[in-house]
Amino acid sequence: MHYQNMDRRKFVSKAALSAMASAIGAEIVYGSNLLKNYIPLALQDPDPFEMFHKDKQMVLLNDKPWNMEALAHLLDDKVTPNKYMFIRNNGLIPKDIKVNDWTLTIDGESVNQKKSYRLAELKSKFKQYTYQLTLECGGNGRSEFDPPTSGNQWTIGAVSCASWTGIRVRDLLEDVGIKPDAVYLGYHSADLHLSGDPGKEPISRGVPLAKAMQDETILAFQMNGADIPLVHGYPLRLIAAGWPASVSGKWIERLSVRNIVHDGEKMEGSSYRVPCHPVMPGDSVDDKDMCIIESMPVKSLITYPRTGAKIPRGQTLNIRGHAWAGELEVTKMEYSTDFSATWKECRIEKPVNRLAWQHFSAQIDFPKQGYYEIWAKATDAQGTAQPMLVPGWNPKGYLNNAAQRIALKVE
Ligand SMILES: Nc1nc2c(c(=O)[nH]1)N[C@H]1C(S)=C(S)[C@@H](COP(=O)(O)O)O[C@H]1N2
Ligand SMILES: [Mo]
Repeated sequence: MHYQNMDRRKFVSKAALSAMASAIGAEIVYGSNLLKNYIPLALQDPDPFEMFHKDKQMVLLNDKPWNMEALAHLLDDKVTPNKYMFIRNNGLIPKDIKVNDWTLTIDGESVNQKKSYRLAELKSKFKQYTYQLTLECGGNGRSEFDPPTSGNQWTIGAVSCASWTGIRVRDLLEDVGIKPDAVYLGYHSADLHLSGDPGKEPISRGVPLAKAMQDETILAFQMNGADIPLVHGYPLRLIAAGWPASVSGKWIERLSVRNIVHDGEKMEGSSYRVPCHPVMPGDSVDDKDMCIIESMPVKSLITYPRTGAKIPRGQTLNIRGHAWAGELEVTKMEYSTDFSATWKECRIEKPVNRLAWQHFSAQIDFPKQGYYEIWAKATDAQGTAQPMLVPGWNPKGYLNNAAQRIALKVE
């Protein structure tokens, strides 16, 4: 101990103490003992795993805003439970949601007239549908791009497929009445910009009208049979699956029917856009050469066993996982145990509904003990397969659908 330093230790100032006391709502009785940089527990961020009801094995990527991803083996369930669902926030989660006062307003150049609905009215007036819907962040896999690109360094865990219940956007727009010049649906949400400036939106994206009018594009109020968890968009969320999940706006307050491509926050520049034509890794790309990401590419995930598994010699290994392909179906699923020299087919199930991920499985016998890798690749209905290597570098690191590989030992 450096006792001399003790004298130079700084204690908390009276002003800071009274600010902290008013934030806590009580006098900090022995507060004069506090060192200068000490933050009372009551003012520290709560444990995000507890706050969001997430499993402790989930990986926290950022706390301002909150971002968390799953590991492959956590995504083993056919329907993703909340505890394993990734979190992607661009801003601050709305506080003090008054669900009884929540209204949804439909406006924009291309509505016949602006119209508002109470949440209860939406639930009673329109037919409800339940679908399992795959949501994958456009930046899932970003951590593998070289040169690195900025943003959350997602590995493979920014994907989920939960069961969502709500009303069709199409039914709602028919009730509102839209003009023939409508081309796009933009969303506006209740979350706050990180700066705290109420005049700025953290994100305001949307989809072309044709996507909005699909059967599975819904305004959801339930996830997995219960109220949507706050962090995933309670009390009302747009779900337009198969596209980057950024189009599936959380905490929806307003939908704008536009006669132009929606020009909200994160619709332009390099946000959720990729070069229209391939570029050299590291190139800077002109705004005019960037195109909005639409359907997500074909991809798959081995969820059992987890990488690093040890398999007893002579035992048949049953692998399983999920595959998805944006707007398309996955028609073929294959695995290789010999570094892609040969491929064998997996069993692949049909999706329970359009835009739900599909489950695959295979039985593998290993010839002898030793080290193996299992590589898995899906092929979509148009014959496009996952690449073995990280595909098309782009300035923000979107759309990495390279085949996943797991390592194991037979011993
Ligand atoms: N209002 C709002 N909606 C949003 C976001 C956001 O920050 N605010 N993030 C988007 C992005 S980029 C993704 S990937 C998904 C993540 O959904 P999740 O957190 O429920 O997994 O929500 C999308 N919807
Ligand atoms: Mo995202």
